[in-house]
Amino acid sequence: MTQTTDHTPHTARQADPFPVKGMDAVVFAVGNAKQAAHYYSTAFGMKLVAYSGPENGSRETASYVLESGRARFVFTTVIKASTERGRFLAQHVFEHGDGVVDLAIEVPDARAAYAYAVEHGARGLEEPYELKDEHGTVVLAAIATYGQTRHTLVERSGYDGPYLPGFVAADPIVEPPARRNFQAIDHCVGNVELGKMDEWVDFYHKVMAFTNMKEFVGDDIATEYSALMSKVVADGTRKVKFPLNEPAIAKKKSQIDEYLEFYGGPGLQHIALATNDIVATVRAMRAAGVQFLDTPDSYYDTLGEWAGETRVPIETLRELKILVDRDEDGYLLQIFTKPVQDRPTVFFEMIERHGSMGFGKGNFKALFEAIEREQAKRGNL
Ligand code: TYF
Ligand code: FE
Repeated sequence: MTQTTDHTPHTARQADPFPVKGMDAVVFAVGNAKQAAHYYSTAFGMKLVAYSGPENGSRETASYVLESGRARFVFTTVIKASTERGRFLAQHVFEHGDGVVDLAIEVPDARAAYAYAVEHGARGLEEPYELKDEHGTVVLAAIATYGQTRHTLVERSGYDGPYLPGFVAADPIVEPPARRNFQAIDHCVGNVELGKMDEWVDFYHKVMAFTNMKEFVGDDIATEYSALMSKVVADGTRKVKFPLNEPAIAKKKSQIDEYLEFYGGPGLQHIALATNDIVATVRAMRAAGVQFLDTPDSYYDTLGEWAGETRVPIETLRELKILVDRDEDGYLLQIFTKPVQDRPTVFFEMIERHGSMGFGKGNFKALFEAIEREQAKRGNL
């Protein structure tokens, strides 16, 4: 008899106890949302679609909703902190700098999702509530995750407004580019404290019935060069993917320790954005002033030996500093921005997948060395 092990996520075999539709939005609390909206329009090529502020009855906060395909970012700032919500957002910027307050997830049933999460150990932040306007009704609820980050659970059930009740449609800040730089959020990575990664992995197992993806950075790689450990959890359909990092005690000061020190605790580290033409995307973003991590020429000198054929010639990859990784399912092309604010905290990844479901394991060495060169420039290595 042959023994087989079934590695398919349980949800492929039975009803998913925590069904999700995908990422709804990433919500940032920032010092100046008007300027952030401008940067993400001109540098990232996103399109402003909705706004909420004093002009439409929001006296305390201003929020700008930007989209690129299915990817949605919301930039919120405090105009005048008078309520608990306003003070929380102001305090968040004071403690963490510009950063992510909410990784909002779209679910088919927010009441059921909230009940399941809280029953399985989540800390509830907002009991399910309804928001209504002429476009329909949305049901929202929120639970806490690492640091001061939350997951709002968003049930849209046919809502056809520009974002949520309370927001009005807005015109783009600049003419959006003819070609989108990215179409969707691929994954959102959290940094947690030393020794806490497995607790947060368990949290997602229990609270959202997420399962592990095979890519991880264990002790061996951590002590050799990465200075971090990492595991990836995802929902049954792999639409929502959350890698979780913790610092490792290695020869050098971990990039995760640098983040935790300057962010003032755990939080969102990077968002990977899916593109179908990373070459055009990186050219456009570089031309608009986005800074990407450098990759040494030696990386491209040996690339041909192991990466095999990709749709992009090696000389173009070398010119733009794009990384390649290959596994049994296919390959991916990826590149990382430098931090996008003065603190060495949040950054972005652009990723073009061709079959591979991984996260660029083959690039970890080159990538972490590039991050460490930046850390050294800041005097934090
Ligand atoms: O999401 C990932 O796992 C990859 C690699 O600090 C990575 O993008 C992992 C940790 C890190 C930077 C990049
Ligand atoms: Fe990533």
